[in-house]
Amino acid sequence: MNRIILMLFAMLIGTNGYAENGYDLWLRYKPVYDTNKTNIYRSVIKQIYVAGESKTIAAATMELQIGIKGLLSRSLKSVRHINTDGTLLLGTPITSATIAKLRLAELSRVGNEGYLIKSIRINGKSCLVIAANTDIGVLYGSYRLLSLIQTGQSIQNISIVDHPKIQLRVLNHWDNLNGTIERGYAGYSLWDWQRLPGYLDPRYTDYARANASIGINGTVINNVNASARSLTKDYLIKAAALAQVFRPYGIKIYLTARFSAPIEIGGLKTADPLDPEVIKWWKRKADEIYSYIPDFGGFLVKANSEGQPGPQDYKRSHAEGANMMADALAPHNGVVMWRAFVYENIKGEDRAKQAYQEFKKFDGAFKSNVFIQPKNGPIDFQPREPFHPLFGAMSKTQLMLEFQITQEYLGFATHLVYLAPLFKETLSADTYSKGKGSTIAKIVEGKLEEHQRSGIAGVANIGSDINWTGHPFAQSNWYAFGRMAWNPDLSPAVIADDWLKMTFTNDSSFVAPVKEYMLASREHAVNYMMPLGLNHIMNLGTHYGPGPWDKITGWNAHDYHLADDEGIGVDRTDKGSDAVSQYFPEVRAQYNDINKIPPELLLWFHHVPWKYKMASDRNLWEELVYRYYSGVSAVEKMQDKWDRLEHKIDPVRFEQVKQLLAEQQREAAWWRDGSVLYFQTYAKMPLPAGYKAPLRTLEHYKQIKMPDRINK
Ligand code: BDP
Repeated sequence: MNRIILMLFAMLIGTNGYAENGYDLWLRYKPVYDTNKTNIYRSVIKQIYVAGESKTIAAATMELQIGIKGLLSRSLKSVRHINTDGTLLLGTPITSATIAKLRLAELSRVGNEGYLIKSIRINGKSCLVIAANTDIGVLYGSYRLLSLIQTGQSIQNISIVDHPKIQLRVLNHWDNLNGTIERGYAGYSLWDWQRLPGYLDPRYTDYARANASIGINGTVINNVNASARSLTKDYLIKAAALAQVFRPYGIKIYLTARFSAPIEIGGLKTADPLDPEVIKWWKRKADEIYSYIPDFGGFLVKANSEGQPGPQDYKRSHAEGANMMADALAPHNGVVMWRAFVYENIKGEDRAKQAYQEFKKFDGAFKSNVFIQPKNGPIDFQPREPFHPLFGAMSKTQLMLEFQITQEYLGFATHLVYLAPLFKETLSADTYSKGKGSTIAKIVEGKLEEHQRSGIAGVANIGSDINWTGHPFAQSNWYAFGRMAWNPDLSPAVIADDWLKMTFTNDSSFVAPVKEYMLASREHAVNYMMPLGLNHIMNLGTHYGPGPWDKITGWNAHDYHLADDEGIGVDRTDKGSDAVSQYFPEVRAQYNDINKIPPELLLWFHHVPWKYKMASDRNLWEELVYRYYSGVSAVEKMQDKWDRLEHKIDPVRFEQVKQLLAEQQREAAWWRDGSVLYFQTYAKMPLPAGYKAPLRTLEHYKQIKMPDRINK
């Protein structure tokens, strides 16, 4: 009873005097609580002088007005000249004669999307200038300025020059036209196809604001398992309406293109990419799309993968398929993002090797507006994978890296798992393709090979839930993706720090312990799900909960761990499937050698005896048990920690996270107990001393079918 009353009360007012449901994400703009700081901020920003008429400039102005009103409890007076100290001046040298006169040398370094925030005296008055070469740069700079205040940083005497390191920073929504989302765990699709184009849900604008605030500049609005109907006139008009909402925020729309669309909606008999009618059809389709969406970004294509149609259906290659589409888009400056997620086409081959085998041979064969888009690892968004061997191996090809923000294999929207460390692990991995320092970040930035274009994609975790992502902390993964797409060098700690302050509070007694947990949370999840390089041992039907025992036909969990009486793990060394040969010598030598491989990837590359002595001095079986148990106990520690943080944030979100942590603990224990009992049937050793035996039998864990609700 008490709890219900508390919740109701909290929903009405919250501890800080307002209700918090997570809708505002990191753009809450709650008052700065430090009066000294408030006074300083107020002295630096008293009024705003905006030069420029565009919708983007209007969006920047609106955001600053809302932000300053919230943060400093002050309405920004709009002025047309600088008459006092404390003027915030916004614009580009083209829109503002005052900014042009400043001759800001830094602008030569910031490109089309970068900006400069600088304290400057103009006509003897101290001003804060947000300048850029384009209006979108001004918008990005405005969000940056607001974030400085949100996180309590100084804005006096500042000079910040920033620009994105990757050109295309794109969300991939796996949204279906019927409103469901493939692997979406936060409700249904945001896109209300039925009421588009007439009704523009205000949420579309808030979606665009959130994305622009972290620099995301593209969105693929439909599923990679595509419906050709998305390319029909009716749906293009709806997509055009979304594009119109997103445009002021610098966000381009992209669509997935079903390879067989010429047959399904074009009435042709074939989709052969070399057929003249097919070529014509795609050209006309591209022209039509651009007639509705003049700044359309291009196509994302999943071809000859998991049953999707593709050029191989006509004995044509990936290059022939991708280039045909690229030719159709080229006159309009559109791109093709051609996915490299393939694995069923070479029978009997190690799945981890297949994308490389299918794609490497086409290096150099793709048109200049084609990206090849591999996932971060060679199998499938697992809790931990080695980096995808195509990175470094296709130096003549623009590679777009694909991350999964939605937590398909990391606890859906139930588990608190902060993904920035996973993103960082991939981005900082060294391929050695051009010697030491050939990191994936440099390849994706296009710097290593000096490519014209660069791009990065993240499979979105956004849905219709009031807080957008289901779990309040899943917002941090959307946020982190954007920040790292803008600057892959940023550290997960800095990003978590900013996100926590903007999303919850600047109170360091909250931020410090929660940040520490966030940073370790991915490792904890790896430990209670798939430690030591194990992968793909989840329930095969739902992708939720443990299923190392699954042995149905096709690729099954057993193929991925190959446990037997002797040991566990897949031999991908030169004595096994030789997947190691797809890496450059320095990496290969490390992965191939059981004494050099990091324990985190051990069972990915090696079949290891149960009694193998690990560096920790435990044998493999003991190490496996240790990792499973430590993963669960870390969640339990977080529960305790969280309980002690009550009253530091609003009660609604506090309670949500508390409940979700309890679920996470239960499910982590389910993973641990099911997996340990199952692997024990092979290891045939007792649990090491000091570990509490699972409460139930293996049979019990095998029977659990979870969850009922899966949006597919
Ligand atoms: C797998 C998902 C599946 C996707 C596929 C993909 O389970 O739903 O369609 O990835 O990336 O992980 O195409």
